[in-house]
Formats: sequence, C-alpha cells, structure tokens
Amino acid sequence: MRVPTVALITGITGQDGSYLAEQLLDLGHEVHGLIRRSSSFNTARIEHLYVDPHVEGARLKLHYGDLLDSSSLRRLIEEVRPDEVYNLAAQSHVRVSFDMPEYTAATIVQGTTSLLEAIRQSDVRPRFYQAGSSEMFGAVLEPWQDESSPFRPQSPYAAAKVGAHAMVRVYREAYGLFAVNGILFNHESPRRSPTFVTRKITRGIARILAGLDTGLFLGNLEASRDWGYAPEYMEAVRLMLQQDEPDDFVIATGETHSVREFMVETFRLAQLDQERYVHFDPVYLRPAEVESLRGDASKAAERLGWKPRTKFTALVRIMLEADCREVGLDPAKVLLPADEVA
Ligand code: NAP
Ligand code: G4F
Repeated sequence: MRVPTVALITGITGQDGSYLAEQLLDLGHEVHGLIRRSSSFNTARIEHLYVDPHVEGARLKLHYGDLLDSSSLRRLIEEVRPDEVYNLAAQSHVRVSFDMPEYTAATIVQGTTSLLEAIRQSDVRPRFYQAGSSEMFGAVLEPWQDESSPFRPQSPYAAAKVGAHAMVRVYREAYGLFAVNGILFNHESPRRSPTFVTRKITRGIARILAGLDTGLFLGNLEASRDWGYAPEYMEAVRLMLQQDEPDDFVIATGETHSVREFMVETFRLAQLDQERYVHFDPVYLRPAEVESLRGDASKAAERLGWKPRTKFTALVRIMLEADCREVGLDPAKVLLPADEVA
C-alpha cells in the first residue's frame, strides 16, 4: 500500500470534503483544503478538524482559492506539492444547474481542466481523483448502471460532469497522469446540505416535531435513487487512489428507492401523519428528470474490496436522529425505537 503524505482537497467545506478530510487526518496524513472567500462562514462542517496552523503538528491547512481562478490553482499545486488531489468542488445542485448552466459548466468542466492543467504544467505528479456522478447516466435504458453503461445526461450539471469525466480520461491517456473518475451514486448523511431531498425531509420532519415548522414542500416523489452513506463512499474514493493503475469506478448500494419511500419511512419513524404535513410545490420540479438510478458496484467490490454497509432504513434513521438532536430533541423520546425499524 502506497503511503501518501500530503493531500489537497477542493470542495473541503462540502459534505464529502469534510468526511474525506476527517478520514485522511485520522490516517495521519497532512490535508490542505481550497476554500472560497464567502461573506459568511462556510467552514461549519470542518471546524471540528481545525487547529491553528501555527500550532506544531497541525495537519489541516486551508487556502483561499476558487476553481474559476486558475492562478490560485497553479499557486496551490506549486506551494502544497500534493501527493494526492481530490477534486470535489462543484456547483453540485441539479435543479440549480438549470438556472445557472454556464456557472455550473464553468465550475465543473473549466475548473477541472484548469486543475489538471495546473498539475500538467508543474513538476508535481500527484494522483488525481475526479468526483463524477451517477447523474451522468441520466435517461437510463437499463435497470442497472455500471462503468460501461452509456451516459445520457438530463441536466446541465450532468452534461458538465460528463465533460469533466472525459477530460480526466484525456489527461490520463495523453499525459500518463494517475487520474481516476469515481462515478458515485447519491450518498447522504447528517452533513448533507438541506437543499437536497433526503436532508430536506429529515430536517423538515425534525423541525415539525419540534414545533418549528408546520409543513414540508416537495416536488417529484416518484423518482428513484440509489442512496448510500457518505462516509463509506469516501472510503471508496481513498481506495481508488491506492491502486496500481488508474481506473474508473462506480460506487453504489445496488438498491433503489423512491423519494416517496424515503419520505414514508421518515414519517413512520417520527410517528407523524404525512397527509397533514406534505405539500406539492412545482418549483422543485426539473425541466428534465432522471427517473431512476441503480448502480452495480461489482468492480469496486472486486478490485477495491469495497462494499456498502449502511442500508436504506438505517440511513434514514441516522439522518433523522441527527436532525432531532440538532433541534434539541432526544431521538429516543420522539422516534419509534430502533428495533421497530422494518
Ligand atoms: P457539496 O456539499 O455541494 O459541496 C460542494 C463543494 O464545492 C463545497 O465545498 C463548495 O464550497 C465547493 N465549491 C463550489 N463551487 C466552487 C468553486 N467555484 N471553487 C471552489 N470550490 C467550490 O457537494 P458534495 O455532496 O460534498 O459532493 C462533492 C462532489 O461530488 C461534487 O463535485 C458533487 O457534484 C459530486 N457528487 C456528489 C454526490 C452526492 O450524492 N453527494 C454524488 C455524485 C457526485 P462552498 O462551501 O464555499 O459552497
Ligand atoms: O436530492 P436531489 O436534489 O439529488 P439529485 O438530483 O439526485 O443529485 C444529487 O445526487 C447526484 C448523484 O446522482 C449528485 F451528482 C448531485 O450532485 C446531487 O448530490 O434530488 C433527488 C430527487 C430528484 O428526482 C428530485 O426531483 O428528489 C426529487 N425531489 C423531489 N422533491 C426533490 C425535491 N429534490 C430536491 N432537491 N428538493 C425537493 O424538494
């Protein structure tokens, strides 16, 4: 097993970046994160990891930059001289990508290219991970998707991810860069942004239980996704960079559930009547929808030795319990006991 010493993460303030940084630090590595300047704090997910960099032994360092500022990327590669680069930064919201197609494409395609180019033009040769998405499969023709399934993107976000995926392959094949594409199906956690549907539901229901909200507004309940647990997916991502040869991997649970199923299970645990609280709002519909996704991660199981551990109902409970605690409720007092989980 290769022993990396220095990792650079773009998107470190997001759900995945925070888990990945946590895992790399736990393994004893030095972690550098690119963060954007923002008018309000955007580091809540990594504050527990932060130690003043002037303190001896501090191994997490944050640097201002932006995927759209190629000079900051070049500077970072030269200064940090990473052994591994994890490119997780993106405008990652599918619905928003229809409102901001150019910005979405810029962060994903141009940003990824700028980072690859910053590496190519330097004398540093880090291993490179690109955060690809199951959204790239889009309008699927088969019930299962694996590494050989065709891409039929249904949104500007997905089209941009296909572009970045292709760019990574070009840099791997043309310049011999150790560059890998992860094709990750939806993965969730208590750190998921509340604008994505799973967290919107668990947070919304916790707030209803606490008397802070009176309802939940949702869009299409019939779409299905293959939902896994984010920390486990970041384990797979780390393993991808430890292989002898660079390759692309699908990461998924192999189960698919509708948004309605996620909602029903959450209401069941909270012992609330969904008919009373859930309302339809067309603002959450998309001009084009991905109806169903289900991944086949056999290659990851065989080559990385990776398998998902957290099942659908357990994921719902993890997220709902965390959201209950967030609003000051004791999950043991307000939710159905764990042994009554179906
Ligand atoms: P997320 O929570 O939305 O985090 C996105 C991160 O990207 C944030 O740290 C954000 O910074 C940063 N970012 C956005 N635009 C940037 C820019 N122009 N320059 C620098 N940083 C920028 O996303 P996530 O769920 O952790 O996902 C991580 C990556 O995996 C994304 O690329 C996403 O598209 C991809 N992915 C996610 C899933 C999933 O189910 N979660 C599945 C497949 C692929 P701020 O905090 O400043 O906004
Ligand atoms: O939670 P979502 O917004 O996630 P989506 O679109 O599947 O994208 C996420 O997973 C991708 C991996 O496949 C990532 F690449 C991407 O970055 C992101 O992390 O929506 C899931 C489903 C959709 O079908 C949507 O139409 O939920 C449906 N939905 C219904 N009501 C809603 C809502 N989605 C959101 N965000 N908000 C709603 O109120």
